[in-house]
Amino acid sequence: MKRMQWKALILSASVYLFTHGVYAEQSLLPSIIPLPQSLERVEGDYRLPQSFVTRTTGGAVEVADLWSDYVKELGLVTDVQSDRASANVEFTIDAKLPAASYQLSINNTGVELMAADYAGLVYGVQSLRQILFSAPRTAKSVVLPALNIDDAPRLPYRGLHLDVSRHFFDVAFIKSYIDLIALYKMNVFHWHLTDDQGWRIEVKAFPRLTEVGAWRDGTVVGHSHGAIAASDGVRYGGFYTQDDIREVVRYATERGITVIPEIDVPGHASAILAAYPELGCSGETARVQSHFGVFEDVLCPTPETFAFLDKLIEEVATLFPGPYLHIGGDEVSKRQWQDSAFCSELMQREGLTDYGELHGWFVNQVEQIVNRHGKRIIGWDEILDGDVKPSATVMSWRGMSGGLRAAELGHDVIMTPLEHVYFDFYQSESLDEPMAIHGLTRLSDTYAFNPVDDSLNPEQAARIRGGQGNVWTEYLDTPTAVERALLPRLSALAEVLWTPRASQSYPDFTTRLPAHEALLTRLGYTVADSHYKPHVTLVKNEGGQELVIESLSPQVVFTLDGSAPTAESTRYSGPISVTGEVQLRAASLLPDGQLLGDARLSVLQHLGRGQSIHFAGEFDQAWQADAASRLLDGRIATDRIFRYPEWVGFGEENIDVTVTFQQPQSVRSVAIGVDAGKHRQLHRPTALTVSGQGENGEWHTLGKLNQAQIDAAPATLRVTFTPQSVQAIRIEGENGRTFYSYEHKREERASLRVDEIIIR
Ligand code: TNX
Repeated sequence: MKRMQWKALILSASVYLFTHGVYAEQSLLPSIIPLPQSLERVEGDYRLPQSFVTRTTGGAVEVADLWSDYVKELGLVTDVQSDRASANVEFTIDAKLPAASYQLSINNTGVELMAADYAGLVYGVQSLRQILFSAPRTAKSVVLPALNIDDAPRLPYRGLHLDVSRHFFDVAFIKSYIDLIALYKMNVFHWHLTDDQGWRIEVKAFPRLTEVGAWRDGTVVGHSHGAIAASDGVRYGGFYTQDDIREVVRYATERGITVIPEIDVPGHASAILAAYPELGCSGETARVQSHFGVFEDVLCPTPETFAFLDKLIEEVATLFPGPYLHIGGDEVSKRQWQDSAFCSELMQREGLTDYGELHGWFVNQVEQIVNRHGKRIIGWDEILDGDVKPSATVMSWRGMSGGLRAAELGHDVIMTPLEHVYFDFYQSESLDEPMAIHGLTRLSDTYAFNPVDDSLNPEQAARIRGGQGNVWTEYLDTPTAVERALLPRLSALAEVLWTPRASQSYPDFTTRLPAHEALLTRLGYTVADSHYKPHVTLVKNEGGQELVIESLSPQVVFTLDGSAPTAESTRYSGPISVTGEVQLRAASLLPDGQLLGDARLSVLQHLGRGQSIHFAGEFDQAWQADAASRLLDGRIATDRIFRYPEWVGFGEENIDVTVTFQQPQSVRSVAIGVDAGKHRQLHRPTALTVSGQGENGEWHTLGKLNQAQIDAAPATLRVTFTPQSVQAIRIEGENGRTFYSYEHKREERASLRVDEIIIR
């Protein structure tokens, strides 16, 4: 049989299409994600009857139910037998193959899947399922392309996390979530079961954890850190019974997936402390939180707390057969420990010099408990602040650095860096994106994730067990919202974790994506279209600046005057050089004539651009350094989604900024942007004064806005006055606003953030 490498095959596509008419409308290769280690298309095809026989040998029968269900989902039927001489499809386990690997071959006599073990069998079934989905059908059969696949995972740990505390999802949804993990040949479901906003696992020894801890008296409407952050006042909650948990574990196991439960301690503990306040240091009763953030409630490192955790962990450990228990350890506020006489004595006794070490000591106590109950711990990278033992596995979320340090210290590491795999972040800057927590993680950013950093030596590299995507659900309150956040970024993650690095290619991935998105839609999932929207960047070129638009959609239309683009607007064909003032708006023009996306980028020409800027008072020097590029770069943040780098934050300070011109300028208005961009309202100043320094060096007031005028203004506060020549402009904004901080349980001064000082 003549074999061809698939790349060569694409080149000879026209010849192939001529001889294989049935594939004329199809792409030549099945769109498998993650891309197999080796995939060879060979000549020919196999006509699989729509009702067919599968023969299993060598223990492969265990996958029979799963396989039959998958086949049914695609409108086909299979009869699985272990004693038939001939069959259309044959599954075999061959223990001589490398662990978790499989080989799949399709030729004109049938389909054969050979796997090393159960996991390999499940992975092979997933590939076959994807091939079946995209294969063309005749009246009675499915026409499968002849091919040979030889496949095995790049990394042993390929995880996906779900936070069920901030929002609760029922068992049916958890199963459909596990189905996605399986589809992508991933093997860990990290179940974040406890947090400040709700405790979600039944513990027989401590019934109040669910009676009290699983329920909150409301949920914040809009963004928790927005200017208006009121609770809806609607009781919210839920939890999994131990039967639910066992059912989920069974379902996952059947799909080759290990479930890792997370019990987050000693912080993110409001729900535990609402149920059992005696475990805290403060003597106060906590509340199950309605808002999101980092709260001060923390478990006290007392013998009572560890006795409690011992019983709790004993019970939890029996429900989960996997080797790990995740103990959290992230975002621990030390305030209540600092106020506690018990903690000072403990620290003295144990020779701990700071609260990071106390945190480490706490983690070590919990690790001993977990080990006693037959499991190993995983903790978020904050656990490295103390002296934790190398037996703890570290999950690195605040970028890659914690994980790299952990690998050097001899820990096992799982990489979950937020810039690549936080699926709660925005997927696009387009204004029509649904609300997300903040950030920006585009599909291409996920694809660029490399858990095994080049800087590691081979021994350290071997400590990187793999990677994981995290789905925090503060702002994902329905199954549809979760799916949309997850898909298709999960497809990119799966490929990065499975496919050898040398075979990874984003352009190739994006050609396989549409067929794959069709499969996800067919399976009933909601998939984001964010990557088909335009993405606009402003870049420097030789003469000045240009606007660059990227999109996976082949056609993009735009305007430069701030008007909404239509199908008739200018087609984008290459970088747009920026000369004067532009207010770019762009949308993708889809094949059906619909417009998708609302991408904007404004470049304003004003007198402040390129001038020097000075901040009075204690303003953070680090911010000062690049503040000019934020406040006087001509780009405004108000027509974008909320993202940190666009803004200058003044914290609790007043605004006091001076812009000095190279030469005196005639000025007639000063405006500052005070809204955060879409989806996040910021507190505004309570008074604004603009003054000018005349050519004689004297300062005088040019205009003022009072609180009522500020509150009534749109996203930009503008002060206008009779034109006059000045050498400098000073802007003073008073921060007189306070709000109730649920995180710190007190009234606090609001934090001010502004973008672009527009001087005309
Ligand atoms: C930080 S990631 C957290 C979570 C939040 C998440 C939001 C981690 C270990 N802690 O509590 O939900 O950011 O992105």
